[in-house]
Amino acid sequence: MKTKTKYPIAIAIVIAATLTSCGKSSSTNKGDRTANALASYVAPGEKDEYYLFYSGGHSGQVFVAGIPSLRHIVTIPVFAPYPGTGYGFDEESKKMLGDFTWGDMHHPALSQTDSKYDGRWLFVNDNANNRIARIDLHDFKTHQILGPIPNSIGNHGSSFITENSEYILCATRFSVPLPKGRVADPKDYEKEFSGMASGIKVDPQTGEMKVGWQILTPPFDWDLGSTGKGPSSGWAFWTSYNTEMAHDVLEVNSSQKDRDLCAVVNWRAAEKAVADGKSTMMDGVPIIDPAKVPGVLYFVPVGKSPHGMDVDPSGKWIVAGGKLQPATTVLNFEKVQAAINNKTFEGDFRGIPILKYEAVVEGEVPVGLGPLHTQFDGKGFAYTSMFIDSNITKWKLPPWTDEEKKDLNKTVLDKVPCHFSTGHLVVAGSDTKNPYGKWLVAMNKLSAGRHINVGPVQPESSQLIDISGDKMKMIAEAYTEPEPHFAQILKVSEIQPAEVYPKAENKDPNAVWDKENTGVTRNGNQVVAKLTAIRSRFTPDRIDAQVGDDLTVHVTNIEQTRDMIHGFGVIEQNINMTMDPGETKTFHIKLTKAGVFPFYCTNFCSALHQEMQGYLVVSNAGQPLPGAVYSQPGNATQPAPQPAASPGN
Ligand code: RUQ
Ligand code: CUA
Repeated sequence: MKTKTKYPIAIAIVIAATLTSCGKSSSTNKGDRTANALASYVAPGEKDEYYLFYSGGHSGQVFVAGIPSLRHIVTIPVFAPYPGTGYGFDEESKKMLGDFTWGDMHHPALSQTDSKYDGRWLFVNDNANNRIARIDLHDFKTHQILGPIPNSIGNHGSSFITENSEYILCATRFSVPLPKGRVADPKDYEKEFSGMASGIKVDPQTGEMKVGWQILTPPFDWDLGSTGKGPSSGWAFWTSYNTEMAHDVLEVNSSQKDRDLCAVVNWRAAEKAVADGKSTMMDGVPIIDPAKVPGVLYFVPVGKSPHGMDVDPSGKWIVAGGKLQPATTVLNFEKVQAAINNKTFEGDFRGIPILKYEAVVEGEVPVGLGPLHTQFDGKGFAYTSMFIDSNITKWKLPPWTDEEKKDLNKTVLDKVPCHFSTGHLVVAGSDTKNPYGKWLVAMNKLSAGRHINVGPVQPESSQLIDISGDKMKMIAEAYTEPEPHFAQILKVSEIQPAEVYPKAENKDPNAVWDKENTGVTRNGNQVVAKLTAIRSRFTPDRIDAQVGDDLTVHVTNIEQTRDMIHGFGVIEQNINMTMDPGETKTFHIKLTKAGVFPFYCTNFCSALHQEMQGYLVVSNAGQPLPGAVYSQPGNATQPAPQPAASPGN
């Protein structure tokens, strides 16, 4: 391993970050203040025009905010329990989470049809536990978590959706000896470790995901990517760092080469290779070895330790962020195609052709220091987040004039300072063929004391930038919990989420809607309670059981009115479900201690919300109370106590 030190770069990053941390607020003049305030002001009773779906980073959740107000509206729990909505407590969500209690979410992707958002699903990735989840936009809830994905470690390079939501494409941030579970010495990294790109197949009707196929790769650390459209339809692109294949002190050892290799993947060819039987199975997944199946994978060298790799709305330009070089690299997909067809290669890496850099690059745009991600407005402009310079740089995509080509500085049009150290940015609809444009949100890694002092735990800052004019305008800022990475913006008018679950559509076999069907049944040590919830009572409001019983409780919220959500918390049993109107939820516990455990509605639902309570009576084994709703263990169905008429409705 070469040991030429790269400390100056590391130091430059640290200094830049420190310099921007002074916490001084940027001064905005009076007139601009008023105009900006109006631009993001959504008056009480009025609504935002766009949804902003932020990934919640290592909170594992999705935050939904409105644009232009930047107000947080709701949190959608995905990879971690969230007592606020009872997520991770009922059987269904517990099963989805499995043994994991956290995830590290990075890149949400709205489903697309014909390279436009179709408003059906939002897919999100979990870097930490190699999972992908699907949120259905008809109810803003997580409906599937797929994973851990076999043969995949560090699911960071996802979720990148193809133009008709055929696949979610993922690439691994880390490499390990495969199949998982095999042990090899990290010193043998180059030989023993592998990375992977995966095609997660999405059912076009239901959105149900399953692992389709995988492409074995050298042990580079795959970073960010995106999918093609238009001329680049059927292709996908990822940057990598650590083409050096270092296994230790990566800060230094993975920044040795002046260029790293990006992956250019023909995912339709991968799909076809599997259909043609050109794969072998590993851990239940068809694996393609791209050295043996030409045409699936190519490499392109781009500037040092790149990060983002974004395809513009026309599908023609692919922009890689340089991270450690002060430029973005613009690839021309037509030239990529030509280089592939004419075999304009500069050698190969382990049998994978490396496209000749000069043959595929349109130019290196001097955007400034620390370019990470690029977004597009559909009008020929690109916006790049600058981590070190702490700004957003607006520049002009090709085609460039001869004059511009001579000096690409001329394509750099505007910069707006951000606070501070911008990571991702999102332009409304950037990854579609028709961006909405207008708004850009910068997701900054440091808030550096611009907010009221909340102690050492610091929020992240997001800034709303108006990109509708020639010059960008900083409009507003807001704070979030850690830590939004990427985000997606969807026009509110494009979806009509349900606000209640209609009774007719509740297919839960344990749903009950009438008092007659509620009750507690006992069979051996299996006790099953079916309850209704409506303002302001549970029916029945007493559940009898014994120590050693398996207790299953199904609660149906029989309201059909928006906002009438009920909760079901049980004292000292670590249970809290919430049921939205028309929804049935189930929990299951093994009863281990005797006592009387009150249960109560956890969601403030009515003036008599406090009164919405009942008792779980757990007798000692074999000693049921005389008044219990069953008299003998093993008895069949017992009627529930007959409650008085509901007072609350
Ligand atoms: S990464 S700050 Cu996880 Cu999306 Cu670029
Ligand atoms: Cu139901 Cu509070």
